[in-house]
This record gives sequence, structure tokens and C-alpha cells, in this order.
Amino acid sequence: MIAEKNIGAAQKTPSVGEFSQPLPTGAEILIEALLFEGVDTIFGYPGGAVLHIYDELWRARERISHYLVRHEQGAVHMAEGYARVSGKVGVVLVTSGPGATNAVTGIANAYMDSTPIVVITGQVPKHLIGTDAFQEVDTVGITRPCVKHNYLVRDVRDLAAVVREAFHLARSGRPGPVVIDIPKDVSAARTSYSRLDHVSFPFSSPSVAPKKRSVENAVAAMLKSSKPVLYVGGGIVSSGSETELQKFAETLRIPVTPTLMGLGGFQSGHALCLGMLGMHGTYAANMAVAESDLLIALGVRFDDRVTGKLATFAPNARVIHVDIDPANIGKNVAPSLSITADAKVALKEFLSVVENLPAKDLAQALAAKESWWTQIREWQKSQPLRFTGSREDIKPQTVIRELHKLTEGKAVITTDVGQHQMWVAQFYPFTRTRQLITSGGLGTMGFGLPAAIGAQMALRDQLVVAVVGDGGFQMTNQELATAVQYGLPVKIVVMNNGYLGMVRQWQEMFYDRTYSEVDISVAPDFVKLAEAYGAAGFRAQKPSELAGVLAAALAHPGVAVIDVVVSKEENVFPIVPAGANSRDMIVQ
Ligand SMILES: Cc1ncc(C[n+]2csc(CCOP(=O)(O)OP(=O)(O)O)c2C)c(N)n1
Repeated sequence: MIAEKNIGAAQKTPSVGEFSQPLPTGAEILIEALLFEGVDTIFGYPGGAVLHIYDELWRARERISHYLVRHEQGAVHMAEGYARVSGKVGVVLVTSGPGATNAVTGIANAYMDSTPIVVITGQVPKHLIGTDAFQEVDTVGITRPCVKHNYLVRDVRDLAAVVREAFHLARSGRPGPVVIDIPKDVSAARTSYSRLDHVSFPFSSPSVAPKKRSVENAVAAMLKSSKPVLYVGGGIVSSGSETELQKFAETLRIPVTPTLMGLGGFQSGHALCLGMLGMHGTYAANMAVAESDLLIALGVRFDDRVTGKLATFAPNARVIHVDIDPANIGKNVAPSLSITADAKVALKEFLSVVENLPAKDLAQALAAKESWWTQIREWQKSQPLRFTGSREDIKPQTVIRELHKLTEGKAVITTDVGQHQMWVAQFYPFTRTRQLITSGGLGTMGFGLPAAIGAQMALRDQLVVAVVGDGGFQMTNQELATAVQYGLPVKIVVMNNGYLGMVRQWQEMFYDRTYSEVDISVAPDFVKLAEAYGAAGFRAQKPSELAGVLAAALAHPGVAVIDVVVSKEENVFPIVPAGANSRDMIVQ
């Protein structure tokens, strides 16, 4: 994992760039290498080990904008939000020691959700490494399990090649985070700089087309199947294959159920869409998977929040698994047929086979699925997503419905983790990819606000709304200062139930209502908090106030926090208890 070993392409063939001195420093080289990658935005926080880099960054400020955050975790979540809405690589710069450790939650989050980011960390000078020097941690060691790759750059001559490789790794294949740890003396050392335009990456094989035979076998199984389900995830988003997916599902009339990370990858309002599956998925989606005879899994990883008890997940189904990451295939569920490929490439291949079918074969395949659709419509009718309204309390589900109405379904939504996250997934029908930015794999409270700030940075003219819990908001609300400082007009809807709601729900349902350490009713006044940061604060306490307050806050031109006081003990339904069978959903 150190640079010397891993630079497959490190062509140490210097060509002198245009620098003030004959030979540039590591810091100058870093900036040039970042510019070469097209970087114009960095989220970061300075410190001793990165002072040379910050010094150069100041000189490069016309070409790269640096956004000063209030906590390094916020910087990484901002880079994630930025990357996920734009499809670009997000970039973070933090110092050694606590700067790096504060960034770890974000790095792990990006790893779990396959988000392309490059995190540059300062390190103590080389001669102090291993001496417990001030602000020294083994960043490469600490981040090793949660990065796609990491580097400790020991020689300034490697730096340009490392940056080139890091960006390539972050964005290629299954995207993810890459860490570059740069000792202070390396950022000060001088060498010549080569732009490495023509670097090849011997360690990465170009994406290969799926085998013709596998594609034909997969399509044959789909034609024959009388109860197929398309189970689609974040891979649809990363590969940008929503158009192919829709066309394919429509051609064979196969029902589609997206994961949390796949929401928007297939239009929620589409007649073939069953809604999300899994722990808080719809009844129809979970029943369809439970009864299915063929599960076509595209860009998913069979997460336990989706499968519940693995042994009884889709018990009657043959599984076709398409994923770009071979490590994902067979990890949790052994497929009958696997295709290691980009989802878009695979879908195109499937389509080309289907489109050349004789009309009679296609008609036969569609006829075989008719009774399946009758069954699915019955499930949908008998158990739709629902909740009980109230005249006294604002119901959290109503907040999401109202938000959907007021934003005409078009806003980019980020969330924290908890009940509100699931209500967003259930009650805000997403119609496009990259519209919902949420922490799926790691489940990181505090993700919502910084992710919204990063998203807003990339999408200056779009409405970005963070829906957060009163618990999660208190983990990263200091980033309100960042939003205000840079004029990023995010709207933050705080679903204030005075509890760590999702934990309280589990305690109510599975621990005899023993509410152990979940009361967070002692909290700041969120309106005053917003005002203290120079943002606008709004509050809705009664159902009659909700629409008006939300509308006013969304129309506010700057950063706005809306404290929505919601019913305290609402539960998310359906729920599949952890480790249970998905057909054992509790619906209400
Ligand atoms: C950093 C972190 N710590 C703990 C948890 C465990 N956890 C999951 S949901 C939850 C409660 C969240 O409460 P709140 O933010 O108020 O949202 P709500 O569930 O009420 O919508 C907790 C503590 C977590 N996901 N992340």
C-alpha cells in the first residue's frame, strides 16, 4: 500500500513545468496534478502537516476553490454529496493525526456506498514516522479496511503518479475512496514534474464485455420465468443505466424493486415499480421477492437490511447477479448465474438479445407473467404504504408528503439516518438518479447536512433539502457555518421528535418499551441555533402550520432551518425484524 510498491505506472520521466523556481515543491506538484484531474473544488481543514499545501492552495485560489469546513467529518460528507450528485470525484484535504481520524467516518461511509472521493491527509515528516510524534497516527493503517486503496508517499518523485492513480482508482470499476497520505517533508521537497498524460494502468483491466453465452442464458431464464423480479441498486446510479433498465423492464414486463441506494434508478411512480424492498420496504416488494422464481440482481450487494434472514431470502428463486465488482458476487448469496460487468453494459446486451427475439417468443414470455402481475396488484392493493393521520400532531410522513408536494417532486434530498430517512424513502417518490443522497451502508447519523452542502456546491441552481433527525442534526450542525459562509442556500428540515427515534422504535417493539437512553428532549432551540449561525429559523408545531411554514422556508433565499415538531412515538412500517424472514413483515 505504499507508493513505491504500487505505482504501476510511475514513469519517473520528469519534464519541467512552469513554476516559480526551476524545480517545484511537492505541494506545487500536488496542486498541478489535481488541476490536471479537473479538480476545482476541495473541502478541507488545515493543520501543521499540510501547511505547505495550504500555502500553495492560496496561490492557486483562482483555479481551485477551497471550502473551509468546521469538522473534518463534514468535509468528507460534503465531498460525498458533491460526488454523488455530480458523478465527479470529490476531494478532501485534512491534516495529520486528529484531522485524519476525524475524516475516517466519512471515508468508511464513502467506502460502503461506493462513492468516488480522494482524501489527502498530511503526515508528520518521514524521519518522525513511528516515533509517536505530535499529531502522528498511522493513517494508512487506520484507513486500510475502508478504502479502495491508500498511499503513503515517501518520495516526492512519486507524487504526480500517485495522484493520477488515485483518481483513476476512485472513479473506475466500483467507485470508492482513496487516501493519499503525504509527509510534511515530502510536500516541501523539490523535484521535476511530469503531467503523466499518457499513463497506462497495468493493474486494472479494461472492462470486458459480458460473455455472450451468459447473456443468452440469463435472457432465456427471464423469458421462461413466470415470477421474475428485478432487484436493482446503486450500480444503476453509478453506471447511469436508468434508461436501459426502464426499457428492459418494460419490454419483458418485469417488476422492479430498488434498494435504498437504487431509489430513483427506476421511476418510483412507474407502473412496474414495486417500491423499495428490505427491512422497511413495501409489502408488495418483499412478498414478490419471497415468492419469486427468478431474482435478477443488478448492481446490488445483498445487504442484510435487504435480505433479512439469508437462508430464507427469495427461497424459490434462481438468482442472476450482475455486478462490476467480482468481490460482490457470491459474497452473501450464491447466484445460479453471474455476470461481472457494468450494469449498463449488461443491460444493453440483454436488450440486444430481447430485441431480436421472434415476436411469438416475446408474446409467450409476457403471457407467462400475467398471473404474476395479478398477484402483485393484489398485494399492492391490500397493503399499501399507509399511516394514521392526526389533528393534534404533525405526522412525520405528512411532512415528507408536503415536502414532495411543495417541491413538485424535484428537489435533491439528503438525509441523516433513522426513522426520517425511511419515511423519505417511502413517501418522497424519486424520479431520477442522484436525487436522493443518503447514507445507506454505514448508516451515519450527521450525514445529511454536510452532504446537502456538498450537493449544493455542485448544483448551484437547484433546490437541495436535508431531511434530518433531531439526533443526527446535533452531530454535524456546526456545518451551518460553512453553508452560511459560502452562501449555499440549503434547507434543513429537522424532524424533531425529541427521541433517537429509530432506536426508540426498536426498544418499543423488541425490548418491552424499555426506553433506555433515547430521550434527547434537552436540545437547543433549533430556530435560535439557525439564527446564531446567521441562517433563518422556522418552526411548525401544529398540522395547520406545516404547509405554510414549509413553503415560507423553501422560498427563503438563504440557508434555512425548519424545526418541525412531529409526533413523538410514530413508528416506521412495514418492518421486517432484524434477521427475520421478509414475509414476516409487521405491517402496522
Ligand atoms: C453515528 C451514529 N451513531 C449511532 C447510530 C445508531 N442509530 C441509528 S438511528 C438512531 C436514532 C436517530 O435519531 P434521530 O437522528 O433523532 O432520527 P429519527 O430516528 O428520530 O428520525 C441511532 C442512534 C448511528 N446510525 N450513527
